[in-house]
Amino acid sequence: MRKRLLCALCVLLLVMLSGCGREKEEPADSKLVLGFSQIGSESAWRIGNTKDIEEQAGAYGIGLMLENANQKKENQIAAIRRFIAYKVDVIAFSPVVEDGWENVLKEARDAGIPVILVDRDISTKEEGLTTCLIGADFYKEGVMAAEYLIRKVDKLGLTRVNIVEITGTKDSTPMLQRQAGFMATIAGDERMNVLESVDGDFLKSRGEECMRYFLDKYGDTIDVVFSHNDEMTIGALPEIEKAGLAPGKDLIIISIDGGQEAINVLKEGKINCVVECTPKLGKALMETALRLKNGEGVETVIHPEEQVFSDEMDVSTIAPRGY
Ligand code: GZL
Repeated sequence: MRKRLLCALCVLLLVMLSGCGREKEEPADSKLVLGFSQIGSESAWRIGNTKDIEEQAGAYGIGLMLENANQKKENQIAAIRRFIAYKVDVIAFSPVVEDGWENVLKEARDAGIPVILVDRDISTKEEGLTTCLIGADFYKEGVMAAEYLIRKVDKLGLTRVNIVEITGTKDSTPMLQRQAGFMATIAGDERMNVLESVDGDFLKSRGEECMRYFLDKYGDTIDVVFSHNDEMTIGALPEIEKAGLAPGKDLIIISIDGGQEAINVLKEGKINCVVECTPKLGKALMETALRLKNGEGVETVIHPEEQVFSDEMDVSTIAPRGY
């Protein structure tokens, strides 16, 4: 008898536990719960992106479960699995790199939870594992950076420029696309000579190390620094000055993101061009999540409008950036 009672209690416990997390049959007007896996806090851009998503979730009355992965893909995968277990309505994430997401995204699909890509993309063989990509057109950012350089070289009447590139996180969408857009645009222009590209991982400290490496190796033969984000650019500048060179004058400095710190340095004349990459993706994310919850169609790609700030304009007119 005692044995049967014990077994019955175990079964009851298992049934109760299997229903852990939210009940999917919630009232139709219940608050949308969005699980968001954020890459980390590696840059002013990333911090601004997180802040905007939190603010917009509040503005739209959406329950946000935001987890910071500290740059680790395995932490993002674990977070997505927690969101699935909790039965959130929608999952969103900014993939630190493009590959390795198939399995966890199939688990989300099997759980009937739609997934939105924010900021960066993934490279999956199987279609339909995500619903929408909300983020910049990184290839176009690379093109805009190169188009500025071509105009600058034309204006200075230079016949040859030696370029060094400090890239973002290896195999991330912004790194791959910014480099592709930049290189494709300068290809065929005999004046453009790319000396070397080095991975700066979007980090200020790595930008400093990369610039020190370039200066030790190439010295004052460097004419152009193309850096994939402001953090690495800001890290590189003091190394240029320690070498007795004036950034923005002896070297053409091109950066991407458009955060306040870089714009301030642009205004000081130490950076020549900053291509905007807005982190303010929260509004589009919340509107897309609500449409998915309501069973409405969504666009497959949403690119924000972006501009170029440079020494070709009256930089004193640039409004505060908010990140
Ligand atoms: C771009 C974003 C990049 C930024 C970096 O959308 O993925 O990651 O350019 C950030 O500052 O680290």
